[in-house]
Amino acid sequence: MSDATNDLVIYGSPVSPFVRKVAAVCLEKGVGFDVEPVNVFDPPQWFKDISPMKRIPVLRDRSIAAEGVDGTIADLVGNLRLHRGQASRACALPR
Ligand SMILES: N[C@@H](CCC(=O)N[C@@H](CS)C(=O)NCC(=O)O)C(=O)O
Repeated sequence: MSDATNDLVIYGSPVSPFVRKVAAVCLEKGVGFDVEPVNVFDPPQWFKDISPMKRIPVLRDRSIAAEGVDGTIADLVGNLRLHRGQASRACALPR
């Protein structure tokens, strides 16, 4: 993985139109983000763990630890609203 500079990271290929759509929304809203490439044809196990359908994009907020989310949908929805509901998918991971 690359050096993290933003809370938000988009996992996927920069050539994916779905990844570009999420990136465009972040740019439009002035929200900083990183893009970390993931090959959907041969994804690493950590990606399959957070995206069982092996689809991209996955938008992750690094500022939220899994224990902070406490596994509740309500917290995830709250996080999505924090980012103006523009995320197509969110997942909380341990930092
Ligand atoms: N509506 C889809 C859009 C994402 C999507 O289909 N992405 C493609 C790449 S542009 C993908 O991940 N394909 C890999 C696969 O289906 O295994 C979703 O978010 O689930």
